Amino acid sequence: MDAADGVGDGDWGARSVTALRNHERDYDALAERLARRGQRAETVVQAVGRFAVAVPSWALGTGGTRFGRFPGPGEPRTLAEKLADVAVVHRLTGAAPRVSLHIPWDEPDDVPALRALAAELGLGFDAVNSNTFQDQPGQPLSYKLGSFSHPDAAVRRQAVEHHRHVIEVGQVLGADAITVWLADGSNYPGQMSLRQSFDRVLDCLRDVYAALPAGWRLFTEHKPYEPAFYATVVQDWGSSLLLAQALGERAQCLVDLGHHLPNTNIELVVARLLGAGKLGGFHFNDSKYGDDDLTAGSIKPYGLFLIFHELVLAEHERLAGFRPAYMIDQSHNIKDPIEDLLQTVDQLQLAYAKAQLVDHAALTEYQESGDVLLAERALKDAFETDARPLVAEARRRAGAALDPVLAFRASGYRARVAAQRTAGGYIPPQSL
Ligand code: LRH
Ligand code: MN
Repeated sequence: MDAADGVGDGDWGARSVTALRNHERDYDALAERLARRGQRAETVVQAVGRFAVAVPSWALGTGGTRFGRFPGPGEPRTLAEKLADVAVVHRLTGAAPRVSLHIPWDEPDDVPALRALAAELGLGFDAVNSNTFQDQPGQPLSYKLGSFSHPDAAVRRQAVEHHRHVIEVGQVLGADAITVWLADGSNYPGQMSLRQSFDRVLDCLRDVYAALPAGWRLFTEHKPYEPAFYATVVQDWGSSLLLAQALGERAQCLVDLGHHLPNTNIELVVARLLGAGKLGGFHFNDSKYGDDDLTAGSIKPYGLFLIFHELVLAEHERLAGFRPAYMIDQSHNIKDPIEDLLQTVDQLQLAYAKAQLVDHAALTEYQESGDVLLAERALKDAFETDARPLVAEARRRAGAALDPVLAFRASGYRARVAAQRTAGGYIPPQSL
C-alpha cells in the first residue's frame, strides 16, 4: 500500500471502497441539510482542514497509575520510535503535525538529529515541557519541598537553570514556547507560606521569562492538587493569570482540562482568559473525578464542545493575539496508545467542526433579546448535528483516513512494530 494514499485501497480491503461511497452519500446528505439551514459544509471542512494539535512525547507508551501499569505490545523504546508512532497519528488524521517534548523524560541525545528525523517524518515541535517535579539521578539538590517556591535559594536557582536548559533544547528543535507546570505546594497547613511561595515562583519565572528567545512564549499551567494535597502554589486559573500578567505579554496561561475541580465551568475559565488576552494553549483530555487524563470527549463531550465554541467565537471575531497552542496531555492505561490518540484527535476535530456549525448571528440575537431557550438551542442544534462526515471529508482531502482507528487496525502496524520492537532491533520509520 502506498503511504501517500489515505483512503480505501488494498490494505483496508473492499470495505474501504464501500466506506468511501458511504462517506460521499453521508457528506452530500449533510451538506444538503446544512444548506437548508443556510450553512456551507465546505466552510466547515476547510476550517477542520486547518485544525492541528500536538501529541505529547510521553503518551506513546502505556502510562499506568500508582496501582499498576499494563504495558501493551510494540511500545516505543526510543525517541525515534515515538516519533515514528506520532507520524502514524498524523498520517491517519492529517491533524497531528507536531510533538510536545518533555525534558528530561524525552531529552534527545542528538538534538539536531532528532529535528532532522522529525522533519523527515513531516513533524515539527510544539511547546517543550520542563520537569521540576522529580529528582533526576545525580541532581545536586532535591525538589521534595518544591522548586521555584523552595525555601532554599540554591534549589530555586537549580530549577531556573533547568528551565534555561529546556529552552535551549527547544530552540534547537524549532519549538517556540515552554510550558511550566510546577508540582510545588504543601500537604499540611503551616508547611509553606502561602504568599511567599507564590512570590518566589514569580521571581523565578521572571528569570525564565528573561531567558525566552525572540518570538517565544511561556505558558503557566495551573492544577488544583496532586502531588500536593493541601495547597498547590499555582492552584487555579486566577493564580496562573496573576503570574502571566505580572511577567509580560509573552506569558500566557495553559488550560489542562483535567486540572479543574469537579463541576468547574471550564469554558468560562477559557472565556475569561480569552478576554484577558492570556489564553496561551491547552492540554486536552477528559476526566470524571480528578486529573484522570482520559480520552478527550470521552466523559464530557458537551463540555468539550462548549470550550471549542468559545475558541471558534474568538477565531471568528479575529480576537487580538488569539494564537492558542493546541496540545494533548493524556495517559493511556488500558487502550492502545496510538488508537487512543487517533480517537482523541478525531474527537477534537469533531468538537471543532460542531462549534463551527453554531449560527453566531442567531445566537447573538437570542442573547440580546433575552430568548433563553432559543439561545440554548442555537448551541444544542450545532452540538446535536452529526458532523462526522465533515471531519471525514477534511481528512480525506488531507490524504488521511476516513476512520483513523479502523485504518490503523487494518494496517497491521501494531503487530508489525510489536514483532520488531520486541526483537530488540531499531526499526526505521515505516509506512503503514
Ligand atoms: C501535570 C501535567 C503537566 C505535565 C504532566 C505530564 O499533571 O498535566 O502538564 O508536565 O502532566
Ligand atoms: Mn498537562
